Amino acid sequence: MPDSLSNLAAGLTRDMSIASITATIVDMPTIRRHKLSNTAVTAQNYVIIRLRLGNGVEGIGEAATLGGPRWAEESVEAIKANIDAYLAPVLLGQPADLFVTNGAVMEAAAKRNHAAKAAIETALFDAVGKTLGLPVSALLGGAVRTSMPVLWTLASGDPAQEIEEAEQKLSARLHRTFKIKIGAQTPEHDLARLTLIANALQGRAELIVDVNQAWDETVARQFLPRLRDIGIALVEQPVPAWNIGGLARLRQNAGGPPLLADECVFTTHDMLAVAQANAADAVSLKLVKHGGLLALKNVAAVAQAAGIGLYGGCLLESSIGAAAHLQVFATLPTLGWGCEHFGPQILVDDLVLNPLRFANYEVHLPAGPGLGLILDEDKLKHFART
Ligand code: MUC
Ligand code: MG
Repeated sequence: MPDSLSNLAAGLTRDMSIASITATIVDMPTIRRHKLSNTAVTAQNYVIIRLRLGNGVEGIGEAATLGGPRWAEESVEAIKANIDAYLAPVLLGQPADLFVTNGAVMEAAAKRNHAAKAAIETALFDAVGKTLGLPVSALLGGAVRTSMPVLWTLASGDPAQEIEEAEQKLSARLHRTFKIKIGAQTPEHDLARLTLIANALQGRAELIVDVNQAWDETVARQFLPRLRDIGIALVEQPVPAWNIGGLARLRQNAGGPPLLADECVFTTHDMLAVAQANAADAVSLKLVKHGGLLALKNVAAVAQAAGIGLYGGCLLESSIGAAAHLQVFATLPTLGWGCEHFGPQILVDDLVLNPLRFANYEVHLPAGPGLGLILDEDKLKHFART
């Protein structure tokens, strides 16, 4: 081997074995109540991972939940317990940069637990990126964009408050697409609420809605055309996750807006089933669903092979989880529907010293190695559950 290459190889052998993994539960209040069809939150609960390598570098990652084990099956208590007892022990001593192998090791130790695995994989990518002086996006194929459109979600349930909140976001040039959470009230009530918002913001904002599985096929068939009539651009998960057939029938003949698959797509197999059924126009990509950055890219690849659009989904992550998503979203060849990583802005505080930058309706990929973040140790201590 020429000298320069062997020197490079020697440099890369800095000890990247996994020395320790700690999981901390964090409870961070939100600036207002966030109400979905099946739960409401006034605080977000996360598990923050700190993963140290033999070379002393620390990587961080985050597992987000929404309303305990309500949006998905994992709670922060379960995530921490399964990391401490099953996932961390099998990874200790493993080379951090063997991402696929480490995924297989975790898979052999625990079924599903996707939020837990995604948080650990994020910390692996962060630690390896910091060691090599590369952003996570470079390890995932390279960024094709350094910023992306970001929407804001209206979810207080009070249309007057929601219009005022949207006006503030518009005048600050932060967001011009709004996702409205519906399904907690009757469809008639939601339609009246949406009509007020649509009239107030007409011509100045794009509106989409998330039903979070609240309707059955009959109700959806009745209301989807009415959503189209008031200008709703996209409808997320109108029917239960199990009802792929119903979603397909609605997409093909209900005469409503395009449909976005969310809770019905966790795995690549789910994505394939939705694609084969022609059940969605776009899919919402989230680390907590797919189980990691690599898995998210795999789900995106299946969707793209079927001509299904990509939407950068969230679970109200803090800057840590949001940055992990941005790093992988930045590498997707297309991201036609933009993203919804407004999460850091709905929290009362931040866990990093260099918060994400929101400007001109876009969120920016942090620069620098790894996730590009500096953990705020004092804030982590302050918001940690004791
Ligand atoms: C979802 O179902 O899309 C995350 C933010 C939000 O407003 O909704 C959730 C999850
Ligand atoms: Mg959703």
